[in-house]
Amino acid sequence: MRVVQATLHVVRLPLVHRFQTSSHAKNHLDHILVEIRDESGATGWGEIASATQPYYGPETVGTAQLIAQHFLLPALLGARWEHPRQADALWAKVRGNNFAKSGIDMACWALYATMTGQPLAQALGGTRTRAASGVSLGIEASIDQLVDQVGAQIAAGYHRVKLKIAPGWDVEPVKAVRAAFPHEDLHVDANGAYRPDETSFAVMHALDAHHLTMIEQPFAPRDFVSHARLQAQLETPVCLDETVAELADLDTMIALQAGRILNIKLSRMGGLTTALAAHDRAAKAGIPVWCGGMHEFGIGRAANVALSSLPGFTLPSDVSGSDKYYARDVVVPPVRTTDGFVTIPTTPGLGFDVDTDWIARNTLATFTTKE
Ligand code: OSB
Ligand code: MG
Repeated sequence: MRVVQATLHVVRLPLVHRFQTSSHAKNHLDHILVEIRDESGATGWGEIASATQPYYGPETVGTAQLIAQHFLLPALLGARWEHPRQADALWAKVRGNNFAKSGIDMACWALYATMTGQPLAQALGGTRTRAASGVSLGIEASIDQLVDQVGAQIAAGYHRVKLKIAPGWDVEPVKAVRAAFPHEDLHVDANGAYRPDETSFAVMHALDAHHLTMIEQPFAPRDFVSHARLQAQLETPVCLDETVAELADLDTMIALQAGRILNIKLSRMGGLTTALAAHDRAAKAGIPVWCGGMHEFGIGRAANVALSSLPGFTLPSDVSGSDKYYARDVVVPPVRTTDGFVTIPTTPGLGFDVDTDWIARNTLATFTTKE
């Protein structure tokens, strides 16, 4: 394959439900859709699902666009490669900027799957025909509204419900949800909002009593040591998300026993190529993994679906149906969950058709680079 043209489409979609995390609230999202064209005329689509603000991680939509346009795409354009692993290696000397990398890596995988006539899941080595989905609920206006939301998602068939927590919104809401749903698979995600002090450890011990499936990312991304100290004290598994940005971080997590579960987000790890390697390495270390999300539009969501088909993804993903976030998605049909499962597509390529008209109607800016 040889990519001769690439376009970055900055696209805005409104969210059907305002989403509040420990850091901020959002009503709409701007993601960058990456369209690459091979010399044969075939196309591949990827998605840079970076947030607009540098709160989840250091990147923004603006930084991702600049890094992609000035460093990643110039490395890819005109180069010949047989497998996406080789494409990924073309920009290996660029440090960090994993969200930007992931969108281009994803486009290369989609192009490769299309050109080799296989579903993306098969190209990745996936073995499942369907993947179990969970949902992620933001911080709601009241505990009653949260309990209602959890009930609605369980009624919709989701296999696991994750609650966002933050200091001041933790033990009480969890207690209320657990009382209403004594046997459901529940977990919490703090997005690193707690300081590793005595007060926070007391909160984590209080949460430990509610048989949660995991406590995700209580402390700051680089703080391996506090996660290890907490994990040694808790029955509940600690799950790492933001902390594991590259494979070396996973090795550190394993060596320090800083958590018992890994959330694999291809965006955070720089794409499908690295996500695959993390899956293999975690499996070898006996660490169960699940596929996290970044509120992806349909293209990134399709890649998450394909990734979730790998055998090590034994816990329900955050890959819910498109309708949980978007009234109309950028792919047709949208990603759907039925009884809490997403069916893994069996058609070649991404497995969903990209709705270029809808993309054009929601585009804020485009940037085209040629060989
Ligand atoms: O930590 O998982 C997270 C969204 C934005 C930033 C961080 C996170 C999330 C989610 C999204 O929880 C879950 C989804 O995409 O459905
Ligand atoms: Mg998380």
